[in-house]
Amino acid sequence: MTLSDQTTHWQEMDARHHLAPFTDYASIRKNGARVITHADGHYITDIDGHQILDAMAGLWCVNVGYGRQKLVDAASQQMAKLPYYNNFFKTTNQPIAELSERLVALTPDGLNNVFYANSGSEANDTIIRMVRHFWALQGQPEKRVIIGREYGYHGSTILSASMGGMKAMHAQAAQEPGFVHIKPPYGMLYQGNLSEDDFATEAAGWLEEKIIEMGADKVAAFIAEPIQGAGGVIIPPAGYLNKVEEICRAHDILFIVDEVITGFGRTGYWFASDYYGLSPDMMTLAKGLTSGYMPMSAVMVGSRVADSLIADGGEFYHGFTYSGHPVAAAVALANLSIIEDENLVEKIRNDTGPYLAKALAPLGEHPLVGEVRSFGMLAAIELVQDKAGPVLFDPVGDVGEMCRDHAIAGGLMMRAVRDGMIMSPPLTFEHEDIDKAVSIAKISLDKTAAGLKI
Ligand code: PXG
Repeated sequence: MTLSDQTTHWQEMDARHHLAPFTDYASIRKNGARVITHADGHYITDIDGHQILDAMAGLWCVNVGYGRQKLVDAASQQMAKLPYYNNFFKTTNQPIAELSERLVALTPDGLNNVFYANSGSEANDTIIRMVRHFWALQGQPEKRVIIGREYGYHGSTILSASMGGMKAMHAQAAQEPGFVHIKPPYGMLYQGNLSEDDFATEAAGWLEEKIIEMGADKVAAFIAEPIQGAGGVIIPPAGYLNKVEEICRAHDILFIVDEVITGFGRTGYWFASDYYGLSPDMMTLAKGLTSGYMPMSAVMVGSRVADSLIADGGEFYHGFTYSGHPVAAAVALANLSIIEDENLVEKIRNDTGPYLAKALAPLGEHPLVGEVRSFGMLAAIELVQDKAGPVLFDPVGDVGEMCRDHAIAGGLMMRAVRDGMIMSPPLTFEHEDIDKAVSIAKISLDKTAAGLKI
């Protein structure tokens, strides 16, 4: 078989039966998927031998890069020793006990308890159940509404998608009652002429308005990603998150942060909550917990909720077969050791984060670019029809997709969110990786502009 016959063989086999996530099935059946065969360091390789610099760390998760033997060894040793046992019937395992201690030590003070699941979606579903159970235990079962934000992403199960603010998902039978959304602190769209401080106050005010509209006696919690990831790397103005936390406290509403993307060093802090000085009641973790080598998520639960569940909750009728999986826990422990041993958090805070920001800044001058923003190893380059305004493309999304396709053809994996070009590279990215990513991004912008005759 020639190389291209081989590619077609696998593409056709895949397309015949595989319903992939977030995929337009008609289009994939027509064009075939890219078959990724292996990966090493910061590069993924497809079946045709194309090497692509992965500036998305898989899906915001392969934080320590590919090909880490230490993680392979941790998994294989644990599989040989105890590949699985459940934690349901008064049993536990050693890696999970150790991981719990480690996570409590790493996360902000007060988050002293951990519940495990396999995905961010399951962790957020767990939060919804815990939060409602908690308020029922307080004698306030009518406190059930959870406030999220437009463009927020909290997962793909019916409840986590309802809690998130993605309208396209809501439209496909994922809009359960009990979830409402406010506008995000998206400066490019909503700041106008306001100062950063005034914008923070205004955007936090949207939360208070919504609480008053719903009635605080009906609202259980507010959930926010400190920096909205899948929504397009929306970085809040300074002070916004502290203000929303204060508003939650003032109205006796639980404050939940979803650090599935921002956790484990991506921002240059162990958690974005550390940088912003937040004391959430609960925190969602996944992705970077195992650098994606094993599926695993965790809900960090603060004392207020946990004490009540422990003292008054009786049995919590909730859990997954793989909650607290020993192999995932062993991989998570090894992954945390890599982040610590290689000082990746400090590296991003002091070196590669500022370097990425500086490297990207000149792209702001490009005629297609309305705004460039970054924080640690998270970045967005927003493409606009007209810098003045700015005026977005209509329809939104086509130009971003063109630019993304140019990038991939040029050897760079970036993600398009609407017309924002997104990077969320491994935390191990070096200066030369950043230089290469930015240079291919620039070429992709030029090609996109040429295609649009700008
Ligand atoms: N919370 C956040 C903040 C996420 O980014 C989830 C929860 C759900 O995690 P699971 O493991 O259930 O997928 C996520 C996941 C995208 C994209 O389009 C992002 C995610 C998932 C799928 C697509 O960038 N993030």
